[in-house]
Amino acid sequence: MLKLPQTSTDRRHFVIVGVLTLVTTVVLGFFMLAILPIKAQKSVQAEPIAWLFQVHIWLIAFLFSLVVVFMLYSLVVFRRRKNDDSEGEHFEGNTALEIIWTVVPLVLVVIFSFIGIQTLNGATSGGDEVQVKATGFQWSWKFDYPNGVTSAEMVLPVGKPALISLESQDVIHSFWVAEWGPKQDLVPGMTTTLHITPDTEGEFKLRCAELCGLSHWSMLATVRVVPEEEYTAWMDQKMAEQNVQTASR
Ligand SMILES: [Cu+2]
Repeated sequence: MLKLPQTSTDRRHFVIVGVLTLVTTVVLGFFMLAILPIKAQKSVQAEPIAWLFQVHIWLIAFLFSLVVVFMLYSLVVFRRRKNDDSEGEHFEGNTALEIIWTVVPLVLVVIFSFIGIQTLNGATSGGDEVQVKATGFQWSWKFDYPNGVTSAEMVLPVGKPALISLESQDVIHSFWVAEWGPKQDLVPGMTTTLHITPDTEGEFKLRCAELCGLSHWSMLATVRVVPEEEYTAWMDQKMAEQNVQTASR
C-alpha cells in the first residue's frame, strides 16, 4: 500500500515540497516560453502545433520540477548532520509508487501520441488546393506549378489551402517555413507532401531544415503570400514571360 505521511512533520515536508514544486513549475514554464520563441502563427496548421508546444513546455516544467525539487529538498533537509553516525532507516521499494510512476507516464505518452497524430492529420486538408511542386537540391530550391510555370520563389494566395509536393534531386532536405509550423522531409526517390493554408500575407523564408552538405546554411528561398488577385496577376505575368522565352528561342 502507498503509505501516506503519518506524522505532522512528514506532512509539513510534503506541503513544503508541493509548494516549491508548483512555484518552480511556474517560474520554469514562463522562463522556457520566454527563451523558446514560438514563431508567430501564420498558417491554419501552425495553431494546433504551437498549442501542443505550449502544453509540452508546461508538462516538462512540471516533471522537471517534481524530480529536481524532491531530490534537492531531500539532499539538503535530510543531509547527515555533524557527529551523526547513525544508520539511515532501512526500507525496500514501494510497489504502489512504482506502479504510479510507470502507469502515469505511459498514459501521458499515449495521450500525447494521440493528440500529436490528430494534430498532424489536421494538417491534411482536401478539395480545392493550390498545387505547387517544390524541388530541393544542393543547395537551392525551385518551384513548378501545374500549368508549367517555373519560379525561384514560391508565391501562394492567402487563405487558400495549398498542396506542396516535395522532391529532392540529391540528398535528404527538409522544407520548413518557421511561421507556418510543420516541417516535411524531401526524400530522394519519392514524393512527399505538405498541406498548408497560409493565413497571413507577407514574405517568408523557406529554409532547409535537414543538414545536407557544405552550403546547407544558404539553402534558402523566398515565399510570398499575397492576395488572390496579386497571385493571379503574378501567374499571368510568369506565363507570359515564359511563353515569350519559349517563342523567342
Ligand atoms: Cu539542408
